[in-house]
Amino acid sequence: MRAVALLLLLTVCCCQTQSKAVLEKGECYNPLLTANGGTLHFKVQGIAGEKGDPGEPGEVDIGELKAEIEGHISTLIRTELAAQNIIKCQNTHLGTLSAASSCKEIYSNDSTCRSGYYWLQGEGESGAHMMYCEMEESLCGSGGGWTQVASLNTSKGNYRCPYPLTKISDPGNFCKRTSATGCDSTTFNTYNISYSEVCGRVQGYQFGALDAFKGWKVHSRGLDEVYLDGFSFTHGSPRQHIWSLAVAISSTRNPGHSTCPCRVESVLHQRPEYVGDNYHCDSGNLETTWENIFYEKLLFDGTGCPSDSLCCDSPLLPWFHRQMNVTSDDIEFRVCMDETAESEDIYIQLLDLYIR
Ligand SMILES: [Ca+2]
Ligand SMILES: [Ca+2]
Repeated sequence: MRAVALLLLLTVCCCQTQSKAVLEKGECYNPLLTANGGTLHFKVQGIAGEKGDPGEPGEVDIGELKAEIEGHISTLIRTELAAQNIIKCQNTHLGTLSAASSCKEIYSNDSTCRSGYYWLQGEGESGAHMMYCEMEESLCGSGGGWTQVASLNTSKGNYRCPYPLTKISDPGNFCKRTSATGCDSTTFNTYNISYSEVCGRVQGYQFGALDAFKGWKVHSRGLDEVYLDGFSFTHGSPRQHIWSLAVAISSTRNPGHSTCPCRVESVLHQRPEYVGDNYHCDSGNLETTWENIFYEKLLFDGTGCPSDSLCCDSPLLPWFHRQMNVTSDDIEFRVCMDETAESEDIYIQLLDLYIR
């Protein structure tokens, strides 16, 4: 008994020097020794820990958490439904054998079909093409069913400029004209899809002193020539005008041959008859004077017009919407300027073109 007590005392002693008594499995305990009726009893007790701070009573706002979880679930369900919807709609028009004639046909048959890529084959076209259908209500007026024929956004990573436009990275990522003077022409294929509406936009930035419809006003140029500084959409041969986007020397300069025809006092006589009302005109330059500099105002954004100007009045800006006779012609897009890039240029950032 004495030996056991001594051994325990020794263990306690040794363990205490380490603040712990090692008894088994590498664990440390404080042994308590008690005597009861001549029998020795051990009681092993763990080291009491530091009493922790109970802390402030917690608050759980499960409302916020619930809303977040419900949001995630709702997004998942919507994504799944959209995926199922597009697969259902796409399966109706699979490959050459059952391709639709246009996005409009798909939308007319089932207006719940979502935006996405569908197999389309216009009349007389030898094969089907995967084309993007915009089915949302918001594009150029009521209803969906728009077939995309061109799309460019130079602010989104990799992009290719429609030939023959040139890709530039200074003063930013843009597409610009390649020709020294005149028009760069590119043709967007409609793949024989028939249409009677065109919805599109071109946006970018002005460099230097552009002259809106001066090519027509001063030089009497026709639709095939450099009748404007800006963009021209046409179809067919001979060319038929769809829409013009003219860029002027200044939005506040007094009306003259390089300004927009949508200034009220000059609205009746300053744009070509083959253009009519089917144009937008804007300037990136808000001053009355001009310089050969890059103007930072985005063109055709519907801002910056003086009070006597109608140029910002179209509610569709930057979009244009043209209704016309049914055709399936490809659409020609021209970027025209009659002076060199040292004195006039446009840096294109956005281009979208849809038919219906
Ligand atoms: Ca000029
Ligand atoms: Ca010019």
